[in-house]
Amino acid sequence: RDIILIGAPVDSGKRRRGCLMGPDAYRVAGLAEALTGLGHRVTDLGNVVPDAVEIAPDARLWALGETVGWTSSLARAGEQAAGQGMPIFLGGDHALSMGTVSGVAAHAAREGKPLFLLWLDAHSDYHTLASTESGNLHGTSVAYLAGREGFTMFPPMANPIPSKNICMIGLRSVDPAEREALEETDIHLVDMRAIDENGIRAPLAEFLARVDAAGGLLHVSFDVDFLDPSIAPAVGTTSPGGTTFREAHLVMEMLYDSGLVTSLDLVELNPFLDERGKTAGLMVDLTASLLGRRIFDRPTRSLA
Ligand code: DIR
Ligand code: MN
Ligand code: MN
Ligand code: MN
Repeated sequence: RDIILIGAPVDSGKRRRGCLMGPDAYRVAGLAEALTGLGHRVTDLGNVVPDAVEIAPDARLWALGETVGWTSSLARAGEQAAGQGMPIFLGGDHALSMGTVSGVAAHAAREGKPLFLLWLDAHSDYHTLASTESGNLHGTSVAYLAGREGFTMFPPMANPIPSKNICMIGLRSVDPAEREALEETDIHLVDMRAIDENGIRAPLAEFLARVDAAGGLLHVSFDVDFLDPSIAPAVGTTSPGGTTFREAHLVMEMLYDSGLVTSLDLVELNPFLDERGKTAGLMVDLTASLLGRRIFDRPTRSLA
């Protein structure tokens, strides 16, 4: 496949800094080389910069103007790249998805295909600007993309994603206002308890079957905190009880097997908190699995 790497060093979606180093951490950890090694053609377009916008600061909302600027520049970059290949957006915190996914949604609309969104995250990121308690806009991305009201300073979400086309897997930190709003929607919610009781395979398979039946495009937004912090410590908002390596790996191989993924965000990596590149390396390995690396491709002593 033609894979387009786009750096999105967004660090405005929350107070703790460091995600701006994410794109370079993925480069250093060998993402392009891993994907090239699988037979893909990989182009790295370098990093996007935010548009300059004139928006009055809001005491409740952290770095509002900067995040709006990122949303418009990444939407352009996303729409353009989606027309040329499979974009992988190297984050950057999760506020970047407001831009990348709205750009991909514009592309899907132009192609006349429905867009589906798989949100792999401990958090639901379903706050509106009115309901956010933290003021951290990385917690509002899905609400914006689903077309919830009140994002008045943002570029209008021209192609909102229908809630039945959204699936969240890995949930274990959902604020009361988010929960109340989510219960009114058709968003498919898979929390850690559901994964513990029934496994991660069935709900993902069901969602992928719906994407396939609809002839849809599929955007995957992969938050590092989907993973358990014991294997992925380099994230500002760690939440215990996350997915294991095996669960995440299965998700990636199922996504590859489906042949449905048309774009991907890698978000919330904070290399400043990493242990000698452990988390960046894991994210590269999982991305390689999403793009065709098989577990048996790796040299294993037991088979030697
Ligand atoms: C948290 C979001 N619910 C908030 N935290 C996130 O600040 O509104 N962390 N998204 O990754
Ligand atoms: Mn998130
Ligand atoms: Mn999260
Ligand atoms: Mn693999």
